[in-house]
Amino acid sequence: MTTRDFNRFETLAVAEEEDGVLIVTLNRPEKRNALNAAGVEELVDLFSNAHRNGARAIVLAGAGNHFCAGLDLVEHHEADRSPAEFWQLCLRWHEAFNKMEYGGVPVIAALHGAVVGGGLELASAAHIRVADQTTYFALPEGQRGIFTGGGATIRVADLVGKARMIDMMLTGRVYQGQQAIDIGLAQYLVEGSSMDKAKELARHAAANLPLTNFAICSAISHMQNMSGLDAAYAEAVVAGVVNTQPAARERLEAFANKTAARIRPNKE
Ligand code: 1HE
Repeated sequence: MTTRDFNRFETLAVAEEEDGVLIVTLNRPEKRNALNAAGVEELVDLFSNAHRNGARAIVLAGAGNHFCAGLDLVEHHEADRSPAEFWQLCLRWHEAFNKMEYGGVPVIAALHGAVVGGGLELASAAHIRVADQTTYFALPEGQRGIFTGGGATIRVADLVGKARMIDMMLTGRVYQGQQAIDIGLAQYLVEGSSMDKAKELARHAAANLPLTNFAICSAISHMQNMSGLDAAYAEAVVAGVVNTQPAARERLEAFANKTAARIRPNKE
């Protein structure tokens, strides 16, 4: 589906800001935004169509007091799925999260409250994660008698390393605050609202050229899957296309004629 009619979603609330930034909110706060099968399909739909629908950046958030409680455990329990059914379901989670990570549109996760299990798998597919003082991260799968199925073994292990991920799963360890930042679970920790900060970052990203953002938000992830030799070759090809795009000429001209802003250190 390519329509921009966002009313088709039942588990997501989608609002479009003037600058092409979409605010996508997981919208089952009464279930702590646990991901049911229908919700995963809506994420596939949204992220499959975001680039072609002209989204310049996406802020992903959760309604209520928590970002996302992970897999809908009650649906899973009641559905009494067969191994083959859960295999297929996990592939839909991967489809949704791969579309996020490789889809070419910057996704900034505005995190608060619980970011746990599949909720952390979802957050880890975003390009930028912003935590606030309420945000906490965990992988409770071990305690629930299950295993990750939405890409944590790839993305969470990438963020925090294999040993920390195994510890989180074996012991139920919870990370929050500066410690979560220090181990790589999020890039920003704010005193105020993670939504405000995520919107600010999304507006910055949306000001870049779309083709440049497309490369940043797809090529880097693809290159991580390649050998160093192939990644370098692919980088050259991507740079060949991006660095010669007609729309970049204006920005290069502005640098050359000294009207473009210079890069300076942050003010204290
Ligand atoms: C849910 C879920 C859920 C809440 N599936 N319904 N994830 C977890 O192991 C986390 C499970 N959830 C929790 O630990 C807590 O609910 C929270 C810390 C997230 C929030 O606590 P709280 O006190 O605000 O809410 P609550 O009272 O526990 O739950 C409120 C309602 O949300 C309640 O429903 P109600 O109908 O009785 O009101 C809960 O049942 C419902 N709810 N979390 C279904 N997860 C691809 S594999 C991925 C594997 C995983 O993600 S495993 C990790 C699962």
